[in-house]
Amino acid sequence: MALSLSNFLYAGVLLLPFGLIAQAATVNYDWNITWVTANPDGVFARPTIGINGQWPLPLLNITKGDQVVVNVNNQLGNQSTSIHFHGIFQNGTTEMDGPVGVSQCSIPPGSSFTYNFTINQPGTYWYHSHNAGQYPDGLRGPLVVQDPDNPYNGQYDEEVVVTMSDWYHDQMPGLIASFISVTNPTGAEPVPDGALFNDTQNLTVAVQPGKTYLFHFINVAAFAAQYLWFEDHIMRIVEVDGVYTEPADAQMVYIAAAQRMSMLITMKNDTGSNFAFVGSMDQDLFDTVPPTLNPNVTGWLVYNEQAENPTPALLDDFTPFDDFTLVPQDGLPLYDNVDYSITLHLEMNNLGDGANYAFMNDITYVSPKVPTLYSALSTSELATNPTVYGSNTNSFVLNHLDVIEIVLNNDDPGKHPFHLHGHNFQAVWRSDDDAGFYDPTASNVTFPAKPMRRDTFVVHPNGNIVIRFRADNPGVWLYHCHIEWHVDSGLMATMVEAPLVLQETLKIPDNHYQVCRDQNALTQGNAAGNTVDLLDLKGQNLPPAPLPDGFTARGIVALTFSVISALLGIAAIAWYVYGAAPLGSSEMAAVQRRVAEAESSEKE
Ligand SMILES: *[C@@H]1O[C@H](CO)[C@@H](O)[C@H](O)[C@H]1NC(C)=O
Ligand SMILES: *[C@@H]1O[C@H](CO)[C@@H](O)[C@H](O)[C@H]1NC(C)=O
Ligand SMILES: *[C@@H]1O[C@H](CO)[C@@H](O)[C@H](O)[C@H]1NC(C)=O
Ligand SMILES: *[C@@H]1O[C@H](CO)[C@@H](O)[C@H](O)[C@H]1NC(C)=O
Ligand SMILES: *[C@@H]1O[C@H](CO)[C@@H](O)[C@H](O)[C@H]1NC(C)=O
Ligand SMILES: *[C@@H]1O[C@H](CO)[C@@H](O)[C@H](O)[C@H]1NC(C)=O
Ligand SMILES: *[C@@H]1O[C@H](CO)[C@@H](O)[C@H](O)[C@H]1NC(C)=O
Ligand SMILES: *[C@@H]1O[C@H](CO)[C@@H](O)[C@H](O)[C@H]1NC(C)=O
Ligand SMILES: *[C@@H]1O[C@H](CO)[C@@H](O)[C@H](O)[C@H]1NC(C)=O
Ligand SMILES: *[C@@H]1O[C@H](CO)[C@@H](O)[C@H](O)[C@H]1NC(C)=O
Ligand SMILES: [Cu+2]
Repeated sequence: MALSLSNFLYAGVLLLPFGLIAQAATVNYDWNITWVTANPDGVFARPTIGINGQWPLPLLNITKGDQVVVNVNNQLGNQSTSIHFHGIFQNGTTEMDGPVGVSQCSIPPGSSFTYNFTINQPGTYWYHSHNAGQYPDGLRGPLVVQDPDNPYNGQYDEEVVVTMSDWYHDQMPGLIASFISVTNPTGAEPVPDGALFNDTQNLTVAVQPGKTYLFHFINVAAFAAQYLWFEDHIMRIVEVDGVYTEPADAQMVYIAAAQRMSMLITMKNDTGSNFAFVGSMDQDLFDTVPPTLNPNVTGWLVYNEQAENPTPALLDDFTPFDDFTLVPQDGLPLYDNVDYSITLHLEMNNLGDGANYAFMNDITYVSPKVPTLYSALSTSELATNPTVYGSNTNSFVLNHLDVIEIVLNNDDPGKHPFHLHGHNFQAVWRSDDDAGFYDPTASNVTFPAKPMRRDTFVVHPNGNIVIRFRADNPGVWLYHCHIEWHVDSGLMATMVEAPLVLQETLKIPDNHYQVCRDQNALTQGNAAGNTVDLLDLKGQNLPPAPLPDGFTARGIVALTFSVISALLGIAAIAWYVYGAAPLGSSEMAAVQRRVAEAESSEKE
């Protein structure tokens, strides 16, 4: 096999001495995680998280069957980190999945951690930090897996990888602090400063007439979905999130944060002109659109270097292809016999600190003191009792090989791209906007015979989705919204799949426990670190207290608006609406004081 070697990564290839798997190789990467300066939108240079001093991050181009070994050394100095390989099943290696507090401790500055796993899936993926809302600061990159058995081999000449993203000029730690704050009681998410293709704008892709290209698009955004279209060229969708589909032709597609799509695009025969392709961020996601925001990013298919790159025509509305209609190429039929159905009720609400949080079944996710996987391994037969994982991890214990259904009722006017780790799932139902809660007896609820499978699926505003999968991958897997703001405000649940099987089969490498020891973090017992009484959660991590009785979220919003405007006048409203700059600490303290006073006096 061939590997592209570039100056910013060290790749070693070692052929294994077995006849049948002669093509399987071990691919080694040594990654120093470092701060660099980057200016992808050409208007603002900022500190950005790179690998080995480089950003944009390298494409990982793997062949199905390869063993991947990534040695991560955190050289950031002031932030901890971790890496998640998004969409990779980690079958038999759940400890390599990456989410901090779930399957590992964070990697503190100065520490090293090795990810070591086999990739047995084809298609389009990405990798990103899964710690403290960090990846939008730069630590995210593309991953594609070559497949000798790809049913579309022979139908294209070359492949092209393009990431799409939103981009912020401010860094995540400050943005998160102002997002989850008493000064932002409605939970308005920070609006990006712009959109990117492949971490730049004005991307050019040199093409040759008559050839067919396999485009891999990967949305690595913090927040924004993008509409995507090519002028005068049809996209033939052949893969979503690592699952081959029957070919489906589209003029425009919608790719949400964390979703991927591959399409075949055949070039025209004449070389006279170049053609634009456009990504346009879905502004329905934004509470307020700043007048200066350009939601669009343009790239060009360049047939002719001498010809101009035309300005794309403006569209009046967006009518994207409906991904729910896709059919998996392997024809896997609907799982029609559900063993365990989980219903999750999503809503946003305020807690007693006045800030806005995300909830499923009234629980906002709070990281446990012991990573959930380590609890599963150290609580013997009580590992099947969700209590040991704590009251705020939203843990569900799944029996090995059961067919699981998750119903998500979105009691919120936003769209949310929900991602499951460790699996792809059948997308068996998606309601329209405003359909309310899922009602399996409603006359219009029908399931496709061969549902689309993917690993990230968008629920519509105040609507619902239903997904199904087989619990054939023992491990601890998050199910969460992939909008990073909502990860930070708690929109996560935990699937603890076949924990007793894990206890028999899994061995955690010592370098994983070492990063816990490096920061005196616990690795044994229940979510509170209790190794004696496993059902006693005293001392566990908890969210802020609820709002006092009679003090409503609506009251917080009204009060905070009036306090902010009284304190800071109209300028503060401009800040609040456009999110230009966080409040200073004295203003913040004043707001908090007023809220505390009001809490003790309000009678609604
Ligand atoms: C990935 O590597 C394969 C060879 O294994 C090569 O054919 C292909 O063009 C590469 N893809 C990209 C996007 O670099
Ligand atoms: C892309 O092109 C536009 C229009 O020429 C220009 O304003 C913008 O600065 C360019 N962006 C980058 C990152 O070069
Ligand atoms: C990572 O950093 C170490 C220590 O500074 C250095 O010796 C090593 O060469 C770096 N590795 C890469 C791949 O840049
Ligand atoms: C996009 O960036 C990746 C590196 O992250 C690179 O391999 C790929 O070739 C780039 N795509 C285009 C169209 O330039
Ligand atoms: C960490 O270091 C980077 C690079 O010097 C800096 O931009 C950032 O503000 C620092 N602080 C935090 C909390 O990350
Ligand atoms: C990676 O895992 C394989 C299979 O378990 C093992 O043989 C190999 O030694 C590991 N490599 C490293 C660097 O840990
Ligand atoms: C381009 O030319 C080829 C070979 O002559 C032909 O088969 C094909 O239909 C043409 N494509 C278009 C888009 O006209
Ligand atoms: C972005 O593109 C859309 C679709 O063409 C268009 O309606 C909108 O006016 C564009 N916005 C800007 C700022 O160019
Ligand atoms: C199904 O019926 C509900 C209730 O009548 C309606 O709101 C919804 O739009 C219908 N279709 C879908 C796909 O939800
Ligand atoms: C994991 O591997 C087992 C055994 O090889 C297989 O039966 C199962 O389907 C796999 N699960 C996933 C999600 O790949
Ligand atoms: Cu969300």
